Amino acid sequence: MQHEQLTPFPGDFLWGASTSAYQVEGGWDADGKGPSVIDIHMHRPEGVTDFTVAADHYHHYSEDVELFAELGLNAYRFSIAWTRIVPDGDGEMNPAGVAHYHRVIDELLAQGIEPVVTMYHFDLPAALDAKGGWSERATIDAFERYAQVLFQEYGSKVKFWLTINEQNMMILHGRAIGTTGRSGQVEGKELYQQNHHMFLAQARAMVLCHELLPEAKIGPAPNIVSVYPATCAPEDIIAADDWDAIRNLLYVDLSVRGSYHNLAWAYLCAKGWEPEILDGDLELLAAAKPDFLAFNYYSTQTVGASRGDSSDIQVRGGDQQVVRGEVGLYRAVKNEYLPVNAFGWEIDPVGFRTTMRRLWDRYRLPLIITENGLGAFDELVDGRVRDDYRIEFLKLHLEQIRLAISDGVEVFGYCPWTAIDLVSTHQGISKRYGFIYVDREEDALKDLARVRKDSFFWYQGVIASGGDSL
Ligand code: BGP
Repeated sequence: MQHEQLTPFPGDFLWGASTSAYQVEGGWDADGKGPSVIDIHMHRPEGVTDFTVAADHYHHYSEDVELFAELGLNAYRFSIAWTRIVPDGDGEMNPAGVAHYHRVIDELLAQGIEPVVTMYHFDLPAALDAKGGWSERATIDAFERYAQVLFQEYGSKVKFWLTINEQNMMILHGRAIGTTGRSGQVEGKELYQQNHHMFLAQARAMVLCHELLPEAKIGPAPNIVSVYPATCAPEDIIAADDWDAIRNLLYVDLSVRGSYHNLAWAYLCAKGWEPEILDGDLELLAAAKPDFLAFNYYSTQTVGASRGDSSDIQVRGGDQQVVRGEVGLYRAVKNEYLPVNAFGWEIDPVGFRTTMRRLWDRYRLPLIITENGLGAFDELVDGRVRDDYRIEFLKLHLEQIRLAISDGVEVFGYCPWTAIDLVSTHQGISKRYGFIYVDREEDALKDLARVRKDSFFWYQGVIASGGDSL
């Protein structure tokens, strides 16, 4: 639909940007922090930076928050590292870690920036993983206890909470990003038991949040792609619906409606992977109600009916955005209408609008985009980063938010990935996303100086105009 007049962005729109603790902070063992699964997994490709120093935001947060204020952000989405708060996941609290995030949150609030806090972004405490991690129900208890600490400590300051970042990517691509089950080694039935346990942990956190903090708002943060059928052949539509259910709707339905999507459940049963559900589980899931739906959007995926052989598979392994294919389920298809970025991720701004429309139509929950961005090999030349390609990407996506708002979708915030350069999940620091450049390379730390990119000044203008300058 074309709109003659576009609805403006709401006056209280959250103009934000995102990071996650392990990718930006560094200080991996500073001030009593315990190791997470990220700190101990060893599958990084050679020459790709580790997370020990990252962008050293742990030590530079003050300077960084000042830059965020200069950028004009009125929201900053970041994660708290579980292992700074409870180093072994379920034992003693670490007062130094608790104090650190008080300082970060206080600085944000002093600058008029709303903290949007992710409770768990890929970095499960290694000590819990060693005891079975999400395969064990004890990890649900540990998460609830950690959640309680967060709500009690920061509840008077933080209004927006995100439970678990991209649970669907931890399940589907845990091996690539090294995030679940003994560093991504768990598969099949056990993996989907972990998935079930994470939903229970999330549900307990949502219930607890509403009990302790009646004013706060909490929601999940999955990675969502609209799935397109390769053609209008009915078999392709079935394949697209199946993959949409397994990749997306399984996660949102359980978070919002508290029930398993029938197609996803049928898939799990066919594989013999259905999780054990105990008495009380379904009641808990149904009782936990999110206040909004946060989601991360990078791309769409296109699939066709399975041919029943290895030609269904586009890539072995794959990652969060590259469609993989599964024999007997769906065939991965390259979308000829879409360009790709330097890492093979298809770029689809219009698909962003489709995704917002579909999510709103199905769930009727206010939406916030907690990630969206372009990974690129930026270059610092004479003190300047000319990232016009990123400006173009973000502009095209923001225009689609405005169209979705004009379509009647309720969208209350946009937090592109990332506020500042950080280390990618599995492709190093050379794959940059930030508005602010961090002067380091994979192996050379250099001086970690912060440099405003061209996109910084562009986004600053967009925010100052309330989106009108787009
Ligand atoms: C999402 C993750 C982020 C982030 C982003 C970009 O899946 O939530 O942590 O890193 O994707 O991905 P990558 O770092 O692989 O480029």
